[in-house]
Amino acid sequence: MRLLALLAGALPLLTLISAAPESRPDPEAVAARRIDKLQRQYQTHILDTIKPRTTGCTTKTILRRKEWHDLSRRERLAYIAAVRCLAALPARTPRSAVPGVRSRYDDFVAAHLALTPLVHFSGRFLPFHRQYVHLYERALRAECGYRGAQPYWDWTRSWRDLRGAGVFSGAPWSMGSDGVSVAGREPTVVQLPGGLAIAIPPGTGGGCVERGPFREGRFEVHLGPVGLSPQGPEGGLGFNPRCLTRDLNLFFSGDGRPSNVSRLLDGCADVGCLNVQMDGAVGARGVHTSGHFSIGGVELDVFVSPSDPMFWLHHAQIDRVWSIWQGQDLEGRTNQLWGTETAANVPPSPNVTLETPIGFGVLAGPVPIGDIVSTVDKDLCYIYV
Ligand SMILES: *[C@@H]1O[C@H](CO)[C@@H](O)[C@H](O)[C@H]1NC(C)=O
Ligand SMILES: *[C@@H]1O[C@H](CO)[C@@H](O)[C@H](O)[C@H]1NC(C)=O
Ligand SMILES: [Cu+2]
Repeated sequence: MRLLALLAGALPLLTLISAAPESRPDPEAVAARRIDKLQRQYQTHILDTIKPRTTGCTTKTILRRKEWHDLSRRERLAYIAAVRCLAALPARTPRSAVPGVRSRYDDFVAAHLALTPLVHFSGRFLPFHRQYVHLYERALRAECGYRGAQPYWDWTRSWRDLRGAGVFSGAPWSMGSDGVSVAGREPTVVQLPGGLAIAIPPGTGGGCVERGPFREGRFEVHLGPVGLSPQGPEGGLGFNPRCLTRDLNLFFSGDGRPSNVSRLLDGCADVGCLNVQMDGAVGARGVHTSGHFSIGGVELDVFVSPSDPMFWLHHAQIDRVWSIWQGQDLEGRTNQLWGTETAANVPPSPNVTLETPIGFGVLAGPVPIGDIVSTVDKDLCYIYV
């Protein structure tokens, strides 16, 4: 009886406590809903554009790029198998050009390595990486029998707990775990294109990826380091086989919280703002560098960062943010460009235009930027869902 009375007395208080969070909604949950809404508007505008079409990119042919955690286990395994297939196919890059290449996967790393000073912190950043991810997706499908689309990693779903995220769980159907935890490490000094160096504090791993399909013994990195010291043989172009390392880092993943992403989407009236906020001025924090730094390990080396298969999921998300931003006003925003041809404009170079060519090394012939600003024209045909 007394217990019941006590409970009854406590009841109003309990209701008050449980009501409190509802009256002050979590700003991150509000921001996440806002991003969902903007994504739906972008989808509507894209689908309205292609609905009348009977040729080219149509509602029948469009690829639907999904978030990693929205893939079924079977879809994840199919994607992982295709990545491992690419890493087992022979390279096309001549060893006379890049002595360290051993696989078709390395072709992609070698191309990025060579182009890094032109395609980061510059007007080529967004269009280059859009086409680069497309070429990778195309190779997975054409050369490795993959039937799906390139998945993306939405940082806003895992920024509070990287180790707890399914994508890093270490299961056979994940993208692999954190690196083995190595204690007592100093910050890593990272050389960025554009001439700046920054120090990255250690995260929770530091060693070889411990579990999953890309762990030590199952997957190898061959090129670099280039942007970390000591550099690999032949300035990072030589053969330097080693495990894939990771160092998940909550300090940087906080930059990928929903409110930061919704601020980009709602707060940027022009693509210059979007570029500067996302990619940062050289050395400043933005969701792009922070995504790399929150994975750590080989991701700290901008030049050979595609060596970690997570690179492609991260860059699909960068491309998704640009796509959703463009998709609020396709007519006014699709052709908007910002920036010059060189990283941090060093050495000084002209502003990019729709005619400015972007090269892809051994991967593909150069294309003018104007051919890759839309995700549903020319060679591109995909939507983020
Ligand atoms: C993300 O948001 C946090 C908290 O508001 C802020 O400290 C941080 O600077 C933001 N990061 C970016 C890259 O906007
Ligand atoms: C380059 O673009 C910037 C704005 O992004 C503009 O202020 C500048 O005048 C442009 N330079 C030339 C030579 O057109
Ligand atoms: Cu890059």
